[in-house]
Formats: sequence, C-alpha cells, structure tokens
Amino acid sequence: MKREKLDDAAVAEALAGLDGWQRAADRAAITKRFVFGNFSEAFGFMARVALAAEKMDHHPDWSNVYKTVDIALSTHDAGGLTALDVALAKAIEACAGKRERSS
Ligand code: H2B
Repeated sequence: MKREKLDDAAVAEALAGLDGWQRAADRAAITKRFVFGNFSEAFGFMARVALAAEKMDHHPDWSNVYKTVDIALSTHDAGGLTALDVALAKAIEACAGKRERSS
C-alpha cells in the first residue's frame, strides 16, 4: 500500500506541505539541501535521520560536505515516489528542528 507509486498530482500535493522540498530534475525523487552552522550540527542531524530511517525501514540517498547535507528520497523498490518518501521527508523535517537553515 505505502509502496504504491504516487501520481504527479499526489506528489505536487505532498510537496505543497513540505517546506523547501522539490522534485529532482533528473530522477523520480524529492530533494532538499540542509545547511547547518557547522559539521557537528550537520552530523547530529544525520544521526537523528539515520535512526528514524532505520525505524521506518526507508532510507535516504544523501551526501554531506562539511555543514551541508543534500538529501534525495525515492522508493527504490517501487522505482518512484511513494507515501514512504513523504513520510520520511516529514520525519527529516522533525530531525532538522529550528536550528537548520536550508538553501
Ligand atoms: N529505502 C528506500 N529509500 N527505498 C527502498 O525501496 C527501500 C529502502 N527498501 N530501505 C527497503 C530498505 C528494503 O530494501 C527492505 C528489505 O525493506
């Protein structure tokens, strides 16, 4: 159920409720860049996201350079975007809290 692909309208609706998230230009994913004050804050965020992702059994594609964390969410098993990606994006927002500044 949760791994059923979302259609374009459902993705657009989900994005409307997700601050700063956008569709990737080149793949079926939603993305956001998080910029923190320093590496410690960025890595603390990544640790919180890792625990949330493991609990959900749904994991981000991400990279980190110093205080910047780039995240892409996609459901590999479905070959597209599903409700799991939206749920993980919401969990990630909760992990970022108020200290994060996105750009
Ligand atoms: N994460 C993401 N982003 N997409 C998946 O399809 C996925 C996952 N599948 N985490 C999960 C793990 C699957 O491999 C396990 C067996 O449930």
